[in-house]
Amino acid sequence: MDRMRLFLAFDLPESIREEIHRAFAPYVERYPFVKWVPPENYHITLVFIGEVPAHYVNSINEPLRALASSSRPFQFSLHGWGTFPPKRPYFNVLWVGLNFDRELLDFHRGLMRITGIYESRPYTPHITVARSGRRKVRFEGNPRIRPLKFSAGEIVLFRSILRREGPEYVPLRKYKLG
Ligand code: 2AM
Repeated sequence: MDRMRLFLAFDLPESIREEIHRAFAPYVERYPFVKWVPPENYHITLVFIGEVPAHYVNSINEPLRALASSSRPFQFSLHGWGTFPPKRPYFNVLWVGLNFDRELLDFHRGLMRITGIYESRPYTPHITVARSGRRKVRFEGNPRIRPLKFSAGEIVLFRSILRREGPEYVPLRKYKLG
C-alpha cells in the first residue's frame, strides 16, 4: 500500500523567511556540519503525522476544512531564538521563537483530535532553522532577529519526501482560516 509521510503546518510570508535567513546567514559558514534548513523549507509545524496510508488524506479532509473555516487567521511575531533541548551545551534543534495568540492552543488541540496524534509535550510553536544531526554542536552565535509581525491565514497539509540532500516538502492540501 502507498504510504506517505505527512505533517500539518503554517507556511511563512517571504519577508519572514528573509529575516530569519538574514539573521543566521553569518553562522552558516561558521557551522558547516550543521544541517541548515533552506529558507524555502521554513515553516511552523502544527502536527507531525508521520507515515500513513495515502487514503488517510481524504479521511481528515472534511474535519480539517470545518475546523479551519471556524477559526480566524492567527497573528504571530518573531521572538528570539533558542535550542532543543534547552540549557544544554549541545543542541539537537536550533529554532526561532514566536509570540502567538492563545487561541492557537485550542486550535492545536482540535488538530490533535482530528489527526489522532496526541503529543505529550505542550505545544510550543517555533521555526526550526537547523538540526545538528549526529554531531555534538555547541552554538555560540548571537543572531539578532527583529520582532516582525505576520499573519497565518491557512494551514497546509505537507507531504515530506526524504532525500539524501534533505527533505522536500510538497503541499497537498490547503485549508483557509475563516
Ligand atoms: P520541527 O517543527 O521541530 O522542525 C516535518 O518533519 C516537521 O515535523 C519538522 O519541522 C519537525 O519538527 C516536525 N516533527 C515532529 N516530530 C517529528 C519526527 N518524529 N520526525 C520528523 N519530523 C518531526
